[in-house]
Amino acid sequence: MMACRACASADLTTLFNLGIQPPANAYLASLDEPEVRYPLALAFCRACGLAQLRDPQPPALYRNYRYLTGASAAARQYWADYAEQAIAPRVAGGDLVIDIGGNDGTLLAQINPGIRRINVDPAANLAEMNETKGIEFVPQALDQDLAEDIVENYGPARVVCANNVLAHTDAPAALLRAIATLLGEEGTLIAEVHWAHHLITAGCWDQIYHEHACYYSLGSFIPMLLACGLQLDHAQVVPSQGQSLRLFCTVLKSIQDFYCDMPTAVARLLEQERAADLDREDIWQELATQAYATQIELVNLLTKLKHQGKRIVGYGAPAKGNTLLNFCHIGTSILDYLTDTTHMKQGLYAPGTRIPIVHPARLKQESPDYALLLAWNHREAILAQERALIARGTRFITAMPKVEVLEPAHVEAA
Ligand code: JHZ
Repeated sequence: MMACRACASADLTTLFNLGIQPPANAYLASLDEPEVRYPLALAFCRACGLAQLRDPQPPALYRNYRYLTGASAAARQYWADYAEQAIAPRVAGGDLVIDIGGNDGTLLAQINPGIRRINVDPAANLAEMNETKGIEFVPQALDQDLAEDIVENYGPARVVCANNVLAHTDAPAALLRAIATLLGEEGTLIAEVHWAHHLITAGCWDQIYHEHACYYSLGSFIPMLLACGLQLDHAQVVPSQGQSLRLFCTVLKSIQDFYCDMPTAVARLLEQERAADLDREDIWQELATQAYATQIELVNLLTKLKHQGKRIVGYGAPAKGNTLLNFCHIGTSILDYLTDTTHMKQGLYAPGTRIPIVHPARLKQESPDYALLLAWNHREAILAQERALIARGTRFITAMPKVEVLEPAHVEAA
């Protein structure tokens, strides 16, 4: 077991063992391709309350990355709104904006090109997509040396974005210190992390996979942030991955002042976390109970439908869907294929289950009896865009937050 990723305590306890699983974004090019699997277990730090993976992350998770931020209209709209609301008011011509883990450049492309834009992301396979958008691409994971090089060559950044990256590393404190270097005295870090409060209250344990090393609450995040020389000026709940936190951070003025005069929104969210007992180990243990209950209910439902001769497919091939499918041992005997709008995933096979991934046009042609909604975080957008499919008789099944067949009346009401 490693030391706590946030506070370095050795007092970690294992909460929930999800077995040996392949990395969730390791889609396979062929059925002959060998797969490497690693233990996937959730642990809890009794010192700072951070839920995290028990074991170190597998190597090279992001080098040849198949996830594309801009793969759906819903996601493109989300990041366009983020750019307009969070970045645009903070920048002017000539400023520097750096996106850490900026993936295909979807967010930076939304920013006026009069602003200098750099994407620092180890996924070298995404370089071209950034260059065609006129975004400078640095194919590396951010570390202290790279941060110092960037500041020396470009000056400090006005805004650094780090969306869904602080949870994606075994060394979040080192990453925050490197970001603090990029910010200099005046810059703002805008970071999104999926929120432990939602994970617990909605019970969406499929978010547990090797990429997600940390499951932050504000309670566990703030002490690490302060220790890295940054303070939290504002926090808001945003509807990404169910619910995520959008955090606005600047250089630390004084720890004492921060605690004495805490921003109202931060104090309110901490209160919400306290009410949900997120710092209690037994609350986290309930995720395992929920996972086993989902497994039984979902597998019973799907096998019953299969015995009735129904045709079932998966809707979306998100990373979290692979946790669900692998944990429940749902493979090609149940799901014919997964559809996904990401062109880089089409023609590949889902890790572990080896279910083929196809273009969504197949759904229109075949109107299967059931579609298991794996991309549940986009539920409303998907149900709205699939009205014709539903009218032709396809029924959606959800597994998160609960196992349910969505009858058309449900969908209309949504
Ligand atoms: P989506 C990713 O998780 C990976 P995933 C990563 N580790 C992370 O932290 C989170 O994002 C933030 C498809 N789709 O966004 C597109 C359709 O096919 O929930 C995507 O492949 N049709 C960085 O992978 C997937 O579903 C649609 O209509 O769990 C959604 O993936 C829509 C809306 C999506 O993230």
